[in-house]
Amino acid sequence: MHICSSCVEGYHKKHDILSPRTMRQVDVGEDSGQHDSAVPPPGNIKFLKVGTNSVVLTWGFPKELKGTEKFRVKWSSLTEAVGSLVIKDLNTVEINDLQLGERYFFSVATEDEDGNLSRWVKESVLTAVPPPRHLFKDHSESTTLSLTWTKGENMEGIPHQFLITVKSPAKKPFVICTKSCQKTLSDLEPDTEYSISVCTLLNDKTSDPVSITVHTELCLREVLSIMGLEEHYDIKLKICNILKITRSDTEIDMETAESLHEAFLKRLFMGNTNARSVKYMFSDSDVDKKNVINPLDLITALFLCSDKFLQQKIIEKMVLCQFAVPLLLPDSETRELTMMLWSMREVVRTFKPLMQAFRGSSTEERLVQSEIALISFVRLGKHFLSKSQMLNQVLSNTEQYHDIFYHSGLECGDVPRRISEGLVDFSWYLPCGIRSVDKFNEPIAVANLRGDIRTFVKQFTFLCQSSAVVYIFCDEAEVEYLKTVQVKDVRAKIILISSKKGKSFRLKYMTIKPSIKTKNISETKRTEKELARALQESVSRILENKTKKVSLENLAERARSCEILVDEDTDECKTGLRNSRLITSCIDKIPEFKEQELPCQGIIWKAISGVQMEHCRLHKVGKLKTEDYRKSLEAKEKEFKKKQHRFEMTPMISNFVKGISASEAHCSFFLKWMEMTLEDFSRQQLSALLDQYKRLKHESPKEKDIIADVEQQISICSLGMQHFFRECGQRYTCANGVPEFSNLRKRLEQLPYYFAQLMLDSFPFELVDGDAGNIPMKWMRAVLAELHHLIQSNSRVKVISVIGEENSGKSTLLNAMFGTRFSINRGMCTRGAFMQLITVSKRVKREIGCDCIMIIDTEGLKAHQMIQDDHSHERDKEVASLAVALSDITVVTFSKESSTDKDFLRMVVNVLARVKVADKKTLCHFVQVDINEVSVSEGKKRDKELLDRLNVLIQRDAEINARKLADLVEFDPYTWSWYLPSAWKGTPPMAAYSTDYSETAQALKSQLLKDLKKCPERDDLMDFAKRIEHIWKSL
Ligand SMILES: Nc1nc2c(ncn2[C@@H]2O[C@H](COP(=O)(O)OP(=O)(O)OP(=O)(O)O)[C@@H](O)[C@H]2O)c(=O)[nH]1
Ligand SMILES: [Mg+2]
Repeated sequence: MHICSSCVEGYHKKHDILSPRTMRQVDVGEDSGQHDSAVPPPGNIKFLKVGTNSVVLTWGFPKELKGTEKFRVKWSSLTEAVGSLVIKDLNTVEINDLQLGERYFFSVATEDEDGNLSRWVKESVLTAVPPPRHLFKDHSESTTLSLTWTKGENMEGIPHQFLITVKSPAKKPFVICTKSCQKTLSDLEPDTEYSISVCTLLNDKTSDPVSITVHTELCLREVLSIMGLEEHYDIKLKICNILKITRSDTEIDMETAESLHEAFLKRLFMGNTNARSVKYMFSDSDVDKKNVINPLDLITALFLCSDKFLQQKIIEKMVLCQFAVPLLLPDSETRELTMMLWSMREVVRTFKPLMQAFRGSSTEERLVQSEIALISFVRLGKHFLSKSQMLNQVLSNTEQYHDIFYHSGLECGDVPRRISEGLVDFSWYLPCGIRSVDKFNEPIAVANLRGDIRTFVKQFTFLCQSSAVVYIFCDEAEVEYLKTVQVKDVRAKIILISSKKGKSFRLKYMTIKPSIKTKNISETKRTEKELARALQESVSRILENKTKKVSLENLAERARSCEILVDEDTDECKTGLRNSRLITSCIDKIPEFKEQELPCQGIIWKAISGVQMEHCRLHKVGKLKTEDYRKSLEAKEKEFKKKQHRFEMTPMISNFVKGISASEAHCSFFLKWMEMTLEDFSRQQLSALLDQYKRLKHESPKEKDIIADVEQQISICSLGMQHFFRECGQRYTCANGVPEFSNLRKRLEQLPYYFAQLMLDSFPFELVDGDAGNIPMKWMRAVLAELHHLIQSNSRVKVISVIGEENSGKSTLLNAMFGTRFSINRGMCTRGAFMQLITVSKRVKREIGCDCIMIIDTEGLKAHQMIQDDHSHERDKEVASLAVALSDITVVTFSKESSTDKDFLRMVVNVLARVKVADKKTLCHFVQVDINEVSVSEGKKRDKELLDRLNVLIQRDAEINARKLADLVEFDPYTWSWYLPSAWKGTPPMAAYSTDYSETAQALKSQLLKDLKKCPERDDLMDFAKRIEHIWKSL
């Protein structure tokens, strides 16, 4: 038992205290007073415990003493005597109320019954210094490391310092002394384990150390090099690099770390929702483990290594798959943070907030421009549950769960993140207007910070300033840390998701200024499911309360004020926008604009086309002599061409030519801005007509006149890039009317070069003009010839085309298989035909026997369209026949209903029979779309029925000189028939691309590439151009 000095002060009765008194005079350890050598002294003093403001001391009982044992204890500091006491029969005492880090002198003497004192036994001790608290790695990179901590207990107001000891396996330890509570260590070794301890230094005395171990990162370039991306940090990846057919398209390979990014992008471009699960199949060796990549690192790396157009494409595809996309992208080399505004610009979605759904309308918007409430989720301190997984539960609608935000439970999700800490992931929740499906009735934008807010204050500040509400996941024990986070100008509501060691959760409303205050707003939730429900209710309540809404476009300014870069702030992007506005700002009414500014392609080009087509087809020759009729047509054509030549260059088309002849980067931004602005115009000006068209086709398909009329209106009112491209083509065709050696002539003659460049940059080229139903031959030849030169005459080409029922997902399928950019039907059908060049890697060239592949997308076949007196009703068949005749492989798509529709099948048979090119038959694949799950036996039965039907139709058609399908086309009995599931799973807009769809498309693509190997070698692009001309004329 020991006795305490505070009890002494308080006259505590239970201890044997005889005389408490406080010494007033200084006794610096000297004997003050007489001692009697007959009285035995106590044994040596020992300190049982030394605290910051207390010590426990003990001493030995004197052996010779008889009777009561009484001891006098006194103690003093260096400057003053502090206290004394007398105790009986005890030899241990706790002395309190001492100063921390001070030296104290203790003396003990025995006192006999007569009051005689023995010799004083003395010992001194330093009271302990409190160690620092909350030592925390603020930030670590490859060669630097920031630490913060707070002062030790009761150290406020006491001048002191800290000693930091840094140890690593390869180098000698070193010590740093500092007064501040934070320190950035630099010049460290990358990828090294550092053990760091910090102790308080006071009056030459150090406290116990507090320690952490930190593993410095590999530097960004090293991480990129593991992924085979290092060179692309400087020379960015482009869309055409990804579309190139490589070995991975023709062989199934084990993924290596270096091929990871390619595997990811290839799958993503096919809309495969398993894309993020690509992983490097590692062995157990340590070296290989280092190469295992967290998918978030892979995504961050890809964005850092892609050009701005590939970034847009990646985001577009990620959104299709319902993956979150980067909003704020960290670059751990430059330490910059970039807001991905440009990259998100392409995302356009249709959704139905509840009120609109009641009215039967919907909203189609470019989402960066939509005013939507932003809700952010961040974390303070350690993980106690997967925030991202929780968000996925909250945001997935009732129909289907999506792993929107990548989380630790997914493949490689638990691999430490090296370059994606500080990433702000972003997604939209968009309602479909069906109550039983929607989780929320209003759209929401959701941001999710990866990493601790203490480390990523810039990101946290931005989110607090922009969001309607910020939810902070945090353990109750760590709420105090919020005081250390310095955030200016918080505008968002803050709601704490406070947890008790991850076992129970509570939502608390929180105010930060002037001091942290919290108020419970939910009951305690015991499970993650309960918490998800509480969060969902909380978000719904926020949406009900007319909360603050923002558009990403407007947030750019806030980002800049938070020292965050914005990806649009480059010269090329701004110039591109400025140049595109020179044109788009002049568009008011589209029909008038087209008539005035794009005159060469209007009525006059249609008239020329009519005459040219008639010249080949001779439909109206009647009783006239063919030669005479042809001559009269030629004269007419000459007349029309003269008229066309008279149109002067308009300012708009001059500006357009200027735009595309700028440097590559300026041109690309110019075109993209143009394309997006024109799409926005069309959306505003055409939506009513398109709705009417859709309604008519659905509700009154027999009203063919009215439908044709609306279709005509749509054609007149639409304005897209193809109209500007066409005008360039027509201008080029008329160039010989412009004085030779003039600047204008020179510029016009360069146009094919720019368009060939565009084709190399993966732009589709309009082969058959859908409005005029004709091919501008001179233009097409010139562009293909330029393209041939650009690829140094290595242009042996094989052709794959798709034909089939209108609106059967032809363009969607090609885009999924080859990453092409054919426009998807948003109400109005593809008209005419487009082609896109896909390049082939060196190795695959040898395998498949060509240097490039031309993919042709065609206008859909309309089995039941009315016969108009002009030639347009024939166009779909002509275009399809052209495609078939040009192709090595043709994919025919149709729906389940059409597979039994004789009119449709007859059309297909006619198209296939129409052109036979020098005994070369196209290889055909028949794809039935929108069919979920067909058993093998059922599939075989259906295949046979379809084949029988086609064969019967061929036999019955007197005009077809064949008896069976195999006489018209090649087809492999084992691979000719495909059943393509629906592209979407769930209800849009929250539906994701179906994995079954993309995997079937992948299988079809592999088959097509295999088939290409078997097709005989073809000639080059120059020959291809000739074939186009020949076939078109002979149709
Ligand atoms: N539900 C569903 N919709 C699809 C599928 N494939 C495509 N779509 C949608 O159907 C519409 C038409 O798709 P497109 O790829 O443009 O069809 P298309 O055959 O090229 O159309 P046209 O060229 O105009 O004849 C688009 O809105 C697509 O998003 C599918 O498998 N299931
Ligand atoms: Mg199409």
